[in-house]
Amino acid sequence: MNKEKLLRDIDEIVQSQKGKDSDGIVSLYNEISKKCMEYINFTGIGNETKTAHYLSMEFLMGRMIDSNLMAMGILEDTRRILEKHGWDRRCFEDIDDYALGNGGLGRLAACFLDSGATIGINLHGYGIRYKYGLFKQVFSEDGAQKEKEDDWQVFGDPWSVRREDEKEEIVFADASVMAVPYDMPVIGFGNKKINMLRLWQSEPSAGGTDLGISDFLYPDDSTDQGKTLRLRQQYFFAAASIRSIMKKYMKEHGDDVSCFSEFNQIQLNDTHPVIAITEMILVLMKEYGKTFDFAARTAGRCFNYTNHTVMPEALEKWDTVLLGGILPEHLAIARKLDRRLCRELSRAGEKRKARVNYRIMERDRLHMARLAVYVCGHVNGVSEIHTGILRDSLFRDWLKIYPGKLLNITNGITQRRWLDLCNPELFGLIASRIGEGFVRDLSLLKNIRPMIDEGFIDDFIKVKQARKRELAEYIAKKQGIVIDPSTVFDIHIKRIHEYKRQLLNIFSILYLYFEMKDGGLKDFRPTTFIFGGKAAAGYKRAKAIIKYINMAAGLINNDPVSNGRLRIVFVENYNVSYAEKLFPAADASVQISTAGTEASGTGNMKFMLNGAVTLGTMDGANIEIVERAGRENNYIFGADTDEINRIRESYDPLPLLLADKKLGRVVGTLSDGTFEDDDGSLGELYGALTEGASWHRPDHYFVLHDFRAFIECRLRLNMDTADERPFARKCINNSISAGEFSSDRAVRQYADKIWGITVNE
Ligand code: 26V
Repeated sequence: MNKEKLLRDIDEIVQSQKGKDSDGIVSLYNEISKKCMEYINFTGIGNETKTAHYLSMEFLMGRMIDSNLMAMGILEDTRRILEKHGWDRRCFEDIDDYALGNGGLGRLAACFLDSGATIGINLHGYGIRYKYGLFKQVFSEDGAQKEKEDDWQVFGDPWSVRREDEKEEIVFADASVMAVPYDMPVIGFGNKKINMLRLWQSEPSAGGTDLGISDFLYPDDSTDQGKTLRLRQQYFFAAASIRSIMKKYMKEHGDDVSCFSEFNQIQLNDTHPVIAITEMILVLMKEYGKTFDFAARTAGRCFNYTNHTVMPEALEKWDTVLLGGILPEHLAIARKLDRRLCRELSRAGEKRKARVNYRIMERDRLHMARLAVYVCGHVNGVSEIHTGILRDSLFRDWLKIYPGKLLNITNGITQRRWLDLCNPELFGLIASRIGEGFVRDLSLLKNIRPMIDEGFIDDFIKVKQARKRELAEYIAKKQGIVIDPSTVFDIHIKRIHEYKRQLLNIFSILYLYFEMKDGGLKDFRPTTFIFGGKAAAGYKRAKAIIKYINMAAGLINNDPVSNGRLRIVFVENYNVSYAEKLFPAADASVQISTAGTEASGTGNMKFMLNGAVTLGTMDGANIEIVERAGRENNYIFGADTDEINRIRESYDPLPLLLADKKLGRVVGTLSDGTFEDDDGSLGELYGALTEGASWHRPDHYFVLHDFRAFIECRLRLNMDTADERPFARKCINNSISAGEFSSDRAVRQYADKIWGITVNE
């Protein structure tokens, strides 16, 4: 089938679709997608050349139809066909996202797959085909988050192929299930390269029971039952993936496994799939009769581990009772690795006492990150500062004995989705000066620098205005909230977490509000503050923060004093598709995590590419963003990691609260009855800031410490927006300096520095 034929077929499909209601759209979506699948002829993949396998519990793919049509080079044609037959060219906006992930880690995996196919290497993803993806967020009357299940399959799944003949049996000590692969093509942009995303679905094995392993993304793991289910999920997809990768190798190369790592590299996305290591060792020993040492060495040559967080509560450790109950052989292998490690440490001269910092078996728990660092050939962090923290603290001891293991690969984003698809006008404006080459090579962006003239600035301002109008219309349609596109759009979108400091943001807005009530801030430029993000269903404080922001919005939006000058919107159900509307519409990108806590961030890069200034701290990739785009074009404030480390031990926010009356007034709204607090959740937040809790000191994330610096910086930004063209220049400078933040660059570095795969283009 050629492209012309495909387009004729699509034309026919659209023409014959009679019903133009939402059922009609869903059926069009399925028919067109299936036709594309025929065209792609997606029969599966082999292992003739070196291949990287990306194991991840999460793939946050978003909506696939537009990006696939774009990669195939028929997006515009298809939209024209739709219009010709009386459909809206954007009618597929009614189709749900593939939301099989939580946030940055899952979206990064999706960007990497896109880049792998586009730069033309064999890079395949392996994960879980959750029946229900990330919950849908709705706000109740009082502004609290409620979760609704995400039944994404009601729209159909036309991009997946179920491969019955490649299913695997997964055996636990107490039960067994079948893992059935659903393969999705990953289509390279304009190069005919097709890779694969393989998602495993659990089904009862003959005569067995259904454990519901692939039912939900991240089940609540606060109970033992939840923890067991999560461990089962990890083992389920890790083991199925390892087995299928090994089988493909054998089919191509026979059962001499000594060359396995020359053809296969496995990237572990955080510690979630680390159990794949012990699985491979066991398979090699039990099914190929290899010795433990041979098996461990083989694993060492093909596994690599990426760390995505330094938050202690996210570092996985499995209780040996729980682990031994369902995977006793894995526990035994982990113990063997631990003993082998201890022998190596003693040979390297490490004293017995120092060895506790390395132990894979930490008394009664298996420490997954240590297992990964010990076995893997390479370990990487995801931004310069994050890798530095791994080197200097988290993995410091390890690097004494394995100095070469750690490297940095700063995250990136795919410009296909995050510019071309979501902001075609800005893409076109840039392309009008330097051509379209940057769609495959973002580093070409820098060539535009000498061509930024007054005309370009005019056009940039127009494009930004248009994006803001579109977002305003969308929010009005979705939530019935009216916002004014002529105001400054200041956007804070990401998962809700204490360390990301949405509280700092809302405190500062309340401060502005009180100033206005007191008759101040006469020159303040009207601003719309936009929040978006989900809180984990069991994360009480994050949910309290959402409710608080929504209540503050109610107060401020309805007060004539601030009306027209301050407006707050918390967009409901922030997801990939919503993000595609928000990033292009921003003037300011809010990235205000406590220094040293955000591993990288990738939303910061999406804002940058779309021409927003960063209002942020020296944390994660913000540092590299500002380094490239110029500090003078961004708004950086607050304590850096050195300062945080210096003050941490002696930090006490109480004197600050007492000395700074205005700060006291703002923070006081959590407990003084300004807002109703029937469940006590706001009071709990107040306590966390002022008294701490059993597990942390007061104001653990230095919100109060950075408050004044943030206000000052935010006001400076606000002032600067008064000079429209100089401010636009700053925005443009950010956009055109984003060349290095492409996931194409990141994946090339993985290929080159970790996988040993040559990229020939
Ligand atoms: C760990 C666990 C463990 C137990 C159950 C639930 C759960 C959920 C998440 C995690 C770790 C998540 C780590 C993560 O998402 N890191 C983010 O990775 C992004 C891509 O590298 C990076 O840009 C963000 O800064 C970082 O927070």
